[in-house]
Amino acid sequence: MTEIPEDHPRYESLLTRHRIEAGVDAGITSRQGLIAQGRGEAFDYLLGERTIESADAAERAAAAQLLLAERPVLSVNGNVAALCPGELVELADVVDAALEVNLFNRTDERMEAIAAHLREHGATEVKGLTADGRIPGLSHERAKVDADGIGAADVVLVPLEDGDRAEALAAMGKIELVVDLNPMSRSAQAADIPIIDNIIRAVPNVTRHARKLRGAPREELDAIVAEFDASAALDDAERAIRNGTTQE
Ligand code: PTJ
Repeated sequence: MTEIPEDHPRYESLLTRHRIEAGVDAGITSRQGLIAQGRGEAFDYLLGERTIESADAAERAAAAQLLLAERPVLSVNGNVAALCPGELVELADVVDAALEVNLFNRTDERMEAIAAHLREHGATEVKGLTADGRIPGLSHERAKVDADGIGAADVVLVPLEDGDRAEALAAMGKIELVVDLNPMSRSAQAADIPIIDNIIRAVPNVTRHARKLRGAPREELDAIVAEFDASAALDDAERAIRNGTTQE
């Protein structure tokens, strides 16, 4: 892999791209994941590769919602595992959530490789391998979940999701927190809390908010969630993208 000089103007973006490439080489990320990364990069470029204010508000609301949850689960796919494994493990610790591997292009080898990768980054338990539960209304591999994981969860963080599963999880009555750089995607539209931000910025920022909010009374957390307006956040992100990098 080519060494990227730290003073390169697009250092972060190139580093992210290399992480995905390394994920493919390690059998963690699917080849389709490269295409998904390209789509994400295009939206991120137009957002100015920064966390816009409405995304920060979504990240704070997501932190509050995770702290309020009885059985929160963070869903992990091949892109997310390659991009921010340690950060996900840290968030799971702070909000006391389970980590569950759930793949669109599911193979036993990739499931095992991702679970091992998360363990190498500090995870003590990784769900998803039992696959004794199903999401109703989905015919593909993403329907397979652990009955005591996503199956029983009340709140699920689903980063870089495909629209079908996001809609099916919403139909099951789960509270969905979606991270997706495309505010027009079906997943973002189906989310209770859509986070229109790059996963590499979003996860550490949700953790930062959760650390600050931990110990706050339930009423305060409830109020943060209630005040968050999903459709206004989606509109704001779309406006920022349409205006490109000139938007402040
Ligand atoms: O690992 P698997 O087998 O479960 O497959 C995962 C992928 C991502 C390949 C699969 O879910 C897929 O094909 O996803 P899509 O339909 O391409 O959707 C990915 C969405 O995530 C798109 O809307 C992208 O804009 C967005 N996205 C890509 N990279 C990032 C992102 N959003 C946030 N942060 C990113 N780094």
